[in-house]
Amino acid sequence: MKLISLLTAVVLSVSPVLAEGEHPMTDGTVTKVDAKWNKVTIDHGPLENLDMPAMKMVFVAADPAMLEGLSEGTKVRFVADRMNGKLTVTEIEVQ
Ligand SMILES: [Cu+2]
Repeated sequence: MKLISLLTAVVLSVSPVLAEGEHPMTDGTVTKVDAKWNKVTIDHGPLENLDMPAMKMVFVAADPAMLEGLSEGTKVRFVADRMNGKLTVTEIEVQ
C-alpha cells in the first residue's frame, strides 16, 4: 500500500512537466545516442523555456524508451526541461 501511494505521488509530481503544449517544441538533430547512460546529444535550436541559445549539448532522456529509433543524424522536435537539476528531454518526436 505504501509503495502504491509513493508511485502515485511520483506520477502526480512528474505529470505537470510532461503536460502537452506547456512548452513549444524545438527543432534539433541527434548527434549521439548513449543508451547505456540514457543520454542523447542534440544539436538544437533556441530553447526559450530554458533561456538557452542554439547549441550542441547532452540531455538526459526522461524515459529510456525515448531513445528508441534515434541515431546520429535523426531530425527531431523535442521539449527539454530541468528535472532534478539535470537538463532532460521530456518529449521527443522524429520529424
Ligand atoms: Cu543547449
